[in-house]
Amino acid sequence: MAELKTKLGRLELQNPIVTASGTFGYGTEFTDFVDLDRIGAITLKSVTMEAKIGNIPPRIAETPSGMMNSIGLENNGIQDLIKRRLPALEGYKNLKVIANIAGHSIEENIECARILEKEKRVDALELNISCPNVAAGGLSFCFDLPVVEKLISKVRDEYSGPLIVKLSASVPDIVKLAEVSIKAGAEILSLINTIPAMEVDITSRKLFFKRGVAGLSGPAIRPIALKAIYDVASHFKIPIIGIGGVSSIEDVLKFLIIGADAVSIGMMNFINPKIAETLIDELDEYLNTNKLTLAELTLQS
Ligand code: RRO
Repeated sequence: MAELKTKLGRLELQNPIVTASGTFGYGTEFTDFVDLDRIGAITLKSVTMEAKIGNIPPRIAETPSGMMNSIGLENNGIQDLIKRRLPALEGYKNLKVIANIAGHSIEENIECARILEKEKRVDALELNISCPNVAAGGLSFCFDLPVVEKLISKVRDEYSGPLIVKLSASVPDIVKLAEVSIKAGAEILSLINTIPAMEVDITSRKLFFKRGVAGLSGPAIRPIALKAIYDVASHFKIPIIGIGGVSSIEDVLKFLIIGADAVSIGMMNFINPKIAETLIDELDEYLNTNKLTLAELTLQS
């Protein structure tokens, strides 16, 4: 067995494979397929203070190289997460649980962070400032650096555990966004979220999604994610969770080599619900066969 233990600052994972928010439910939906206790960490679906019904359908479209979503933050609210979802994950001692918050305002995020601070089953908090599918908050935060600074530092004040901030690549300068996030108190960065994109319905000659814009994910965005990780990793010594179109062990290796410390699996969970566990085995096998350590997976000049 290769050594797969991964330290993301204070957040220690048994291996670097993570599941991305919104693509793996609350973990328990996947127990018929995967031994949750083998995964490095799962990131729960974004939560808000109150329940949200989400966007008007259609919410999903396929593309030749991925999928688009316009879920619009559907969730049952933070109290349901605490009463129903977190207790269901109690038995999994090796699995780290990352809660993802996506309040529409600074105040809502502060309130979510204050509540989750008390939850022992939450090992880290991911602050989602990059959802492309909501009118308030979400991606619009990323375009306003003073707001990013204030939002992160306020959440930082409320939450004492490892704080992850999830960034978008659809900004003018991701290095600047990362710099502001780190200065404000982000300990780990996760990048990237889905890319704002559009689809057209030929029959009605209308935009396919009611909001027009939807988030593109899957293999189409993998090279965009690689560049974002490269840009941030080459400027800052901060742990990075790389996300974006990972679908094979080769992709996992590319993300680790270019600068990610852990790799999050998103869209591929819908195609192959066993993928996270398979990638852990394949990473172990690759390192053994090639007599390499995780630390040796670095970009050569
Ligand atoms: O719920 C969503 O529509 C959503 C979110 Br919160 C997000 O962060 N990224 C995404 O593609 N969809």
